[in-house]
This record gives sequence, C-alpha cells and structure tokens, in this order.
Amino acid sequence: MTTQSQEMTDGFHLVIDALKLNGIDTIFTLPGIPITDLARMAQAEGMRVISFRHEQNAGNAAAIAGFLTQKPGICLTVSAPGFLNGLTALSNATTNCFPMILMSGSSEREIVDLQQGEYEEMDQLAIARPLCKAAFRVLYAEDIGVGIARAIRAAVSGRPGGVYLDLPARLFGQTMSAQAGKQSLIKVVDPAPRQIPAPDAVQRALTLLKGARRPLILLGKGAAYARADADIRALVEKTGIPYLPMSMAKGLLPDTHEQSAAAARSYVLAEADVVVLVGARLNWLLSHGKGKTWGGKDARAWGGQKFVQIDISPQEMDSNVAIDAPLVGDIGSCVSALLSAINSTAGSSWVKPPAEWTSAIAERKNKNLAKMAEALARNPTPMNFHSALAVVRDVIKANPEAILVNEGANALDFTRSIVDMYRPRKRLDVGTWGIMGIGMGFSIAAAVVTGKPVIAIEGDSAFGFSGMEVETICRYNLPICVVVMNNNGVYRGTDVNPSGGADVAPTVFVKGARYDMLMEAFGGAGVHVTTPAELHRAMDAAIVSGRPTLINAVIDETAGTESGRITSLNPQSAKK
Ligand SMILES: Cc1ncc(C[n+]2csc(CCOP(=O)(O)OP(=O)(O)O)c2C)c(N)n1
Ligand SMILES: [Mg+2]
Repeated sequence: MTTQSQEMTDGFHLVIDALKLNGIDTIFTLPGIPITDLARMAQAEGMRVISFRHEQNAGNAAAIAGFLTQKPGICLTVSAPGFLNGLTALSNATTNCFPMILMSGSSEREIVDLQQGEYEEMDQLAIARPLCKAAFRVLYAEDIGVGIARAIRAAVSGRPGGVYLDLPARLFGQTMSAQAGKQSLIKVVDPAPRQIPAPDAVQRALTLLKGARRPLILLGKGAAYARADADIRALVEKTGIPYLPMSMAKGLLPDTHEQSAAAARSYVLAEADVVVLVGARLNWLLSHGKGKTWGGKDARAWGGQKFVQIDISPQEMDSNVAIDAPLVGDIGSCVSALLSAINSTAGSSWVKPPAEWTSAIAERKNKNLAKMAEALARNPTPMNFHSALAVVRDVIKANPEAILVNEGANALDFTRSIVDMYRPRKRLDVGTWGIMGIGMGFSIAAAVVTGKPVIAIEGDSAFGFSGMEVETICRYNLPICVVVMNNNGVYRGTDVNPSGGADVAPTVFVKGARYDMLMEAFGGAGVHVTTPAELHRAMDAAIVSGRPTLINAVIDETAGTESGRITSLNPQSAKK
C-alpha cells in the first residue's frame, strides 16, 4: 500500500471526532482565523454549531450548557481578542463550578514567544491558567485525543469548572493515517467518578443533626447540578427539617413546599443551631457564615451555630467558619449515605424538629407572605417591579417546565423573591459573582440543550451586555421570551448630573427606550407594554407561539433601590 492510497485524517477532524466520541454534540462559537473551517466541518459532521455575535455570550452559553447537562459545554473562539472575549465566561464558569471547555485557536508559537509581532499574538495559555481549573495546549495531531480527554476530565470531575484548551493554527492541518488517528482518540470512562463519603463522617453528621433543636438545611446550586433530586427531597421530607434554597437551587423542591423557609430567611439564619449545607458555600452570599445575619453579636462574630457541610471539595471546609461535620464526597453519594444512616440507625424513631421551631418559622413565613401578597395585588401606574413580576409568577406557575433566566439588580432581586420555581434547574442567573451579561448566552443555550421555552427577565442595563444576541435568537428561531424591565437605567432612572452639565448621570439611559424594536429588526416579535394585563397577554402569546419575543415592560423609574438588595456593599467614605 502506498502512502497515497492510505486513508488520512487531520487535526480538524480529530478534534471533531474526539468530541463526538465523548458524546459532545454542540459547539458555541464565533468564527474567524484559525477556527472557521473547524466550525464548518463540525456542522458537516452533524454537530450543532451555534454561532454568536460576541464570544462572551458563546462562553456563557457553553457554561450553562455544562450546568444543565453535566457534560462540558464547548466554546470555540479565534485567537487573542476572541480568546479574551471568551475568558470572562471561562472564569465565571470556574467560580460557579460550571463545566466548560474554552477551545481557542492560537498563533504560531515560535513567533509569539519571540514577540515578533505575529497576527493576534498572545501567550493565551499563560493568561488562561490562573483563571480556570486547568489549561492545556496540544501541539501534535496525535495528542488531540489525550488533550480532549484531559480537558473533559478536568471540567467535570471533582468540583466542576472551566478548562482552557489551546489549539495552535498549525495543529488543524496536520495529517496522520485515519486508522492511527482513530486509535489515538480516548472515550473517557467514568468522567466524573462518584466520591463516596467516609462512614465515620456520615455518623458524625448524623450525631450533630440528632442533637439539633433548631436545624436548617441550605441547598446550593451544587445540589441542583448533582441531579440527586429525589434523595434531596427525601432528606428534607424524612427529617422534617426546614430548608432554604439558594437562588439557583430554587425549584429543587417546589418553592411552595411547606418546609421552605425562604419567606423567613433572616429569622432562620439567625436562629438555627445546626445548619446542613448541601452544595452551598459559605461565601458572601451567605455572609461568610457569621455576623449579624447568623445571630452574631457584631458584623464579624460567629453566631454559635454548628455546621454540617456536604461538598465534593475537602478544601471548602473551614473556609470562613469552623465546620463541625465535614461530609466530603459527591452530593448524590453524601445525601444518600446520610439518608440511609437516618433510616437505619434512627429508623422510625427519627424525631422531627420541635414544633416550637417549625411553628415559629411558619408564623413569620405567613406574615411575610401576606405582606408580599398585598404588595403584589396593588396595581400602580406606572407598573412597578411587584405588579410586573406578579404576572411573571403566574406565567411560570402555568408553565413550570419553562426555564427562567434572570439578571439585573432590582430586576434580579425582586424576581428571585417573587417568582416561585417548581422544578429543578429551571432558574439560571448571575451566580456567585453577580455578573451582568449572562442573559442571552444562558437563554440561547438553555433553549438549545433542553428544547424548553425560556423566559429571560432582564434589567434594562443587564440586557445591554448581551442584547445583540437577539439576532442569534431569531436566526435559530429559539422559543425565548425576553422581558426587559425598563426603568430607564442602572437601579433607577432618576439620577441627575450633579454638575448641572449636559451629560446625563452615569446610571441613566435614554428615557423611554424601545427595546422591543430591536427584536423586530431581526424578524422576531416586539411588544411594548405598560400594564400587567398587557404583559400577561404578551407573555402568553410568546409561550404559545414559541416565537422569539422581546417585551419592553415599562417600569416606574423611581421603583428600584441602589444595587437592589446589596446596597450596603457600596463603599462609604469615612470622611464626614
Ligand atoms: C460585568 C458587570 N458589570 C457591572 C456590574 C454592576 N452592576 C450590577 S447590577 C447592574 C445593572 C443594574 O441595572 P438593571 O439591569 O437595569 O437592573 P435594575 O436594578 O434597574 O432593575 C450593574 C451594572 C456587574 N454586576 N457586572
Ligand atoms: Mg434598570
């Protein structure tokens, strides 16, 4: 056999074949040198290739696809600037424990490293490394199989996160025999191995829990990611312990569940004596587990409660306060071990929390829910966050399979507290960083990987970060309904320029902007609404038609507060 008649493959096809071999069927990308042909060939080989208008949105799409599927989402970009545009999403994915792989083309190493002024010159590997969980470069076609296997394992095993894979331009054209190429690929076996908790750690947690008078379970998005839905529900219901869902854990049990303490959050955090953290970290979102929120005497004092922490990373323990019973392992295995320990050692004798605890919670909860119902029932003109979100709450209740994407400040905080979720992994939002810009990327990926309707509740500022992707939504004809909560600016539309100059204040936008027309420009449905009734009609129509829709919802520009619920994080000068 001559070399000419031997069947050959190349770097392009080895990358595609390695992804497909591992069950990865979608790429989120933006084309250009040196990856345009890779994207074309991936589509020719039957992969879904979703092409964006900015790499950050493609990266956010990959990240949330990873969260929703437990497979690494793939973002493919060009070199230097495209890579940098994707990097924010990679870093955000790592912070939020979303598995994704940023694959970027890169320029000729020998010229880049001598800084000789190469096209899109940049040492991408070095820049990516501190911002992700792992970073690799593949130089030879025969190493593509290993490179992709390592990237997949790094992204999904242990605590998931972002991985960078550097693919130099020259790699794609390299050839080798098709047979050797095929043999070089690796189908990753058991990419995210279970990690079983130690039996003594389970007993320690159980002992602590049995002695509790005012126990509380806190569910984080790690619990949602784990897909241990039935066991988590059984743990809550079997023990009778009240629970609080973190934002993206809403719907793991329906928010209307009688054991949900969400409407009495400040009471339970301050009063609980034993807290079980399930895939939730004691970071700023939980006031670092100490201070007044937790019943401490001052802003830094420990409140005296004990913690059981279920987490896959042993290093998470004691990050902020002492963890009395660390339960290290994957959440599914830990929860099921704790459940069987409860069932076997405590058996039918498991004692539910004292009624004084649960009824004290119920009392506060009912009072707060009644107050909320009152606020929601008002129908002011102009519409405010409450009257608009009362509609969204009803629409989600009627369409519990819909995915809710949410970003903004007031538009985020009010949606989180007003809109009940009924099913797991249906609420996707700004996560650990409170990052703006995830909106359209998350929405597009959610629609693509689940096929379910998506409702994006967006602050008008938040929407602007990824707004150009409405073209992408129209291009792929995705069932996404974007609602822009238009209050003319960041937090509010009321600031004035203190100098009296012609420029408006830095938080203020064009008044009365018509975001709906943006959607119409690309053939989608744009609707301008000023009342809850109009909003309801427009959202129902969007869900029924499945058409790309953008609803410009006019909100009272005085209704919001500075930074929403986190006003106190703004630094204040000590100077009087
Ligand atoms: C990437 C990024 N840039 C800036 C911010 C700061 N920030 C927090 S919320 C927000 C926008 C709030 O305005 P909007 O989305 O209109 O929500 P509203 O409070 O008006 O409902 C901004 C710019 C951020 N969180 N992330
Ligand atoms: Mg706004």
